[in-house]
Amino acid sequence: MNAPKVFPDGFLWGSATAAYQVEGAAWEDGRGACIWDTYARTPGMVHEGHNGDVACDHYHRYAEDVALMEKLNLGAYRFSVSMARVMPDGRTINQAGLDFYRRLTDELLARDVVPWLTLYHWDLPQALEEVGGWPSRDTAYRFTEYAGAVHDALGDRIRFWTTLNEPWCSAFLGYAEGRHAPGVTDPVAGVRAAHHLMLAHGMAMHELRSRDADLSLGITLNFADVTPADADDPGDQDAARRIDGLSNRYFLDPLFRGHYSPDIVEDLASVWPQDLVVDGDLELISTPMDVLGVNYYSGNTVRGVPADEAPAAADRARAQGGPTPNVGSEHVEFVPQDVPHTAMGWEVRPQGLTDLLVRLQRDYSGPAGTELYVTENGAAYDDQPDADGFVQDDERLDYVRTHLGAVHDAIEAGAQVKGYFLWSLLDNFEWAYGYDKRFGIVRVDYDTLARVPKASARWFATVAGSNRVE
Ligand code: PNW
Repeated sequence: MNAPKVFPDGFLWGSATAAYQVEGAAWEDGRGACIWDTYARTPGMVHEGHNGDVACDHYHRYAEDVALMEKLNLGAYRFSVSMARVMPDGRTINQAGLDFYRRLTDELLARDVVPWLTLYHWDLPQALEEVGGWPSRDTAYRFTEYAGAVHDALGDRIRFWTTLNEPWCSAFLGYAEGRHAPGVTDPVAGVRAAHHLMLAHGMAMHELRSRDADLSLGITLNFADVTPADADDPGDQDAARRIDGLSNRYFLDPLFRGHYSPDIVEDLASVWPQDLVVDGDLELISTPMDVLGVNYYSGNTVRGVPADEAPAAADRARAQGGPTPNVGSEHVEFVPQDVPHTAMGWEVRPQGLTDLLVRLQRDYSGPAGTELYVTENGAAYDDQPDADGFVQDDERLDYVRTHLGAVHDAIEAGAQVKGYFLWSLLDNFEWAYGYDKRFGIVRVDYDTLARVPKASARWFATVAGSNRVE
């Protein structure tokens, strides 16, 4: 048997959710429509027309859910605030919306669960989309006002604040590929959205920092671990550079170094608006951060399709569903590897998480003194409940065990990783997949809304309680 992996004292063990995915109560207490309400009602966009109207009904069952967290020894809960509850029209504050997050936070504090707040997990008020959404610079100003309103309500009781969850997804899945809300398929809109999301982050950082120097502030990014199909092939090396650039450095460089990398700007030359970046933007975006949230699920192997094969590759891309989030890199092909996959079709690559954390420490967060937290990691599998709703989810348990091993390896190699949030506490609304894909360590029966912890939850409770992985 392998020696137990003991984590550093004070390591934060938690689970994560997001407002639209779990809350339900979509039309209560003055909440306004958000872009996911609209997108989910657009025929053909979400699996079987599912939407977040009820979801896990966490809005009403939050006390039961927090009690469950305590039972599972979870020391922290990462949740997001719905901007459409707090500013239903994108401008006017709705006190009833803020009150919900106050009740939730107080319940967490009463049970010794550290609240970790995300200001934006993809649910832009529809009213703001209608006046331009993230491709419009104004949205960053509205977001900053919203950040201030949430701070007014919760600033005295929450220490950890992250601005955005995965701006790559908001910008490129939402506005370039259209696989997420608002379903726009315009590469220029994707590039504009990405910059304004970063600007919103920077302005909100500045706003929160000037109110309270003691908050722990940062952002959560999703990362791809990218490998060239043939490490010696210059075309494949260039493909890996491009995808790493678009997925990772696009956000890391402005945040930590105050500039966009010239190679990325060059790759995007045909879609990069000349007036996009205004003087002072990059100073705001590079406001020093205390924490960097790292979301990691999978890795990719890529190949650069040679020019003479390119038309065929373009046909294949169209056959696979048209527009791509990888703006300016349409000739890059993702090469499936012969490794285990989750129910999402994502390759299981724990080593990628070690490599990523070590790289972030070495190249970015280390010099800036920013602490790393894994803010999402987990897996969807095809769960088979028994008559009592219990799921013996050995594959998910194994996924989490091997990825925690990878986090431990990174810590031993010097990465300052201070916590791990498992995605997700509950089965929930998995965006375009609706309720078809289950990421929870707790099963949700969508008929009764009953919660039943899976085998992975029992196991994770032992890990969180003992600070070690056996
Ligand atoms: C993340 N991709 O989403 C989100 O933060 C969660 O809300 C989500 O439930 C979780 O991961 C599982 O999907 C992603 O296609 C969705 O590259 C799609 C992608 C990446 C992240």
